[in-house]
Amino acid sequence: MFFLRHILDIKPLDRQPLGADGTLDPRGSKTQIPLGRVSWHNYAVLLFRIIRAYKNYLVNNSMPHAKILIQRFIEIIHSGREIEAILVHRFQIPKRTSRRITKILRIARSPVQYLTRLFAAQLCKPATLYIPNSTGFLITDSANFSHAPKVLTTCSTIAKERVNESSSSSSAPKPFLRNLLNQNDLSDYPELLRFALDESLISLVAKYFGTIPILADIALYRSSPSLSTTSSQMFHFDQEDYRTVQLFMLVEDVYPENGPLTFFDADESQQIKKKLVYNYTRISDHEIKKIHPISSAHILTGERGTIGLVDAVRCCHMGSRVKSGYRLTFLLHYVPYHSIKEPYSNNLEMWLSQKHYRFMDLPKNRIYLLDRPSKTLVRRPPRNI
Ligand SMILES: O=C(O)CCC(=O)C(=O)O
Repeated sequence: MFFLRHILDIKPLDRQPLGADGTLDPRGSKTQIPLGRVSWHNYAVLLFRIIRAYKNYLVNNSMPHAKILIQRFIEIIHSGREIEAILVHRFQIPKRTSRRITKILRIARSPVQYLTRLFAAQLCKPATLYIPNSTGFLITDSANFSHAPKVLTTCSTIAKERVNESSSSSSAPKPFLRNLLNQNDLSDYPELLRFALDESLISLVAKYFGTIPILADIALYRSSPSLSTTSSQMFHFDQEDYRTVQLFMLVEDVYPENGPLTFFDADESQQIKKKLVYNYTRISDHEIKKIHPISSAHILTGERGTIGLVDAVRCCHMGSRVKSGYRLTFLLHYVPYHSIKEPYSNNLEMWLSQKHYRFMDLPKNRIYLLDRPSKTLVRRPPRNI
């Protein structure tokens, strides 16, 4: 048991990098992390640690809290975020390799889902709209999706109602970006989920992923002016998996001063990654400017109803640098079922826990979207590990 505890125990240690609040950051974005390729040295160190832990176990021969350890083990194998954090921080395995291992473990946990989704994606009707592989994004219009116009009206109504409600405190992670939706809206306004699960939209995402996705998040974001440029206001790559699709629908006209989403296409982003020594952190404008013209970035401005479908993992992006006014955006976020980091969303989590998840008369392949929600769709990692 000591051996097992040694492997599972990833409470902050002296030599472990800590996040700004003094705890280990499971998302890894702000922490120092081992980079580069895994070398024989890494494997040797890993082997040494396992042998040392086993030796300690033999010497101490203690059996502390077996139940807690087993619970913790089950927690860890259910969570890609935790597996990755352990591989990176406990075993010092380079981030890139840790991500690969985590992905394999996630698939190994539910291979039937993996194959079913793979085949189902082949059966999806060919979409008229598609996200090109080379660019990783598509700009289109709400007129192309049957439920989108109704969603626009609903979003305007909700925003009008809630704009004056007390906003999140200044200690919130992103005081400049507030989600106006709550979980009751998903029942009160079924068009929100009807749009999110629209067959043409799912086919489009499935063709891009090569697998039937899950809905990771649904939100109505209001971005407001802020003095600083922090967090997602800086250029970055999301890290849920190797691909993701975020749908941003402009609920009101967006101009450059309203903090539009700004992103490089996937090919350019790849060049940026190569030229920078990319270490999974946010990138300042200054760093980008040294290696790439910022002017080549795409800016999601436009009229109400403009839709941007952007792979935020492959496309380097930032947003919400509001200089004046505000920006109102409806967001849908899709990830592969076996994403490295399982997504979490307060709205979906609460809604799914209250409702039967086979909501509405969903055709067969769409049920996959909300399948097994509590385990994989929206699991939240513990605050302090
Ligand atoms: O505010 C935005 O438009 C960008 C948000 C973003 O990049 C993110 O949440 O990862």
